Amino acid sequence: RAFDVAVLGATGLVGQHMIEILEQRDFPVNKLYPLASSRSAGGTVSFKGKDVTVLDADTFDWSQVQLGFFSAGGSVSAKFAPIAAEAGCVVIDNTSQFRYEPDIPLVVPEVNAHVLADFRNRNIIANPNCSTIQMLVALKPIHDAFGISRINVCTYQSVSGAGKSAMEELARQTADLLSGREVTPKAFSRQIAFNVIPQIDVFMDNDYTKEEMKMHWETQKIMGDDSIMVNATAVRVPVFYGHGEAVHIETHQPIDAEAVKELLADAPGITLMREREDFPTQVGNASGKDEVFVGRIRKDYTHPNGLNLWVVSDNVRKGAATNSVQIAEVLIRDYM
Ligand code: 11C
Repeated sequence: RAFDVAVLGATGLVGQHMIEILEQRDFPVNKLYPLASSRSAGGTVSFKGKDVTVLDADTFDWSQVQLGFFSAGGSVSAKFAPIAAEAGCVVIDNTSQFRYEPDIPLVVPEVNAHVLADFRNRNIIANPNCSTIQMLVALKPIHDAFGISRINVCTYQSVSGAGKSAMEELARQTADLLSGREVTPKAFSRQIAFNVIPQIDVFMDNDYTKEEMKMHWETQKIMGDDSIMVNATAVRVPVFYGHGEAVHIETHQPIDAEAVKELLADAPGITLMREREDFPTQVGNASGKDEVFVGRIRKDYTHPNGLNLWVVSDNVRKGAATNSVQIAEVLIRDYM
């Protein structure tokens, strides 16, 4: 069976990747409806060798589609997801709009695909934040075997997480600075070229940023374990695609590096880089790929039950578009 599919935010960075990945993974699309705001409607996107016209989301009849991939921002999802869901379309939402609502499944297929059984609660499924997704793909097998009590994580996040304009800003600032011109930050609170910025999203009352707290909230919901504590520092780095994460875990059971390497060697969605010098980086490994790359696994010599890992993945693909398409693949295989 093939499905009629809407992609809302089709002209944005994640939407464009979504359409590309639907094609690459040969998702059974009968008719594709790329949707955008009236400002972007009327243009075309390419799908399976054909130009498909982008339609205005405001006038779209949602009863024409069985599946909708949403990545046009939280307020757009807040407006259209309930309308689409009411019309019978199952929404896979890539924004943070519905993630923390208890009756909405928040899904990383390698970790908690079973919660998709509840997708009819609201006809809406939430796709987690990119930083959370790659961390949990790597940590789920370890949690099952050793029980994770605490996660300390520092992220090294690429500018594509902040969209097309942020990518343009990194490119433009780099060229301007190399040509001796001054730059004025717009997409970020500081200059991003030749710099790192320890702020992603807004600051919260507890002095963490929202990106950091998302990693805590989402880890507990996806792992189904409110006892796991996540202490994150999220940092933007001048990289175009791919987030890196230095992850330090503490477990209930004693843990050792060789056992974890054995676990991760066969774990779904993971490419393990086992040897000491063979660590993954954004450029050369993760960028453009769908797997989560794990390396630098070593015992934390400062803690009896501690372990360190370095986790890298393409934030636009596995962190957003690929994860959404994988959710849809499980949905149509098991439920629709
Ligand atoms: C970033 N993680 O890298 C963000 C982007 O909650 O879906 C994704 C925000 C989200 O800036």
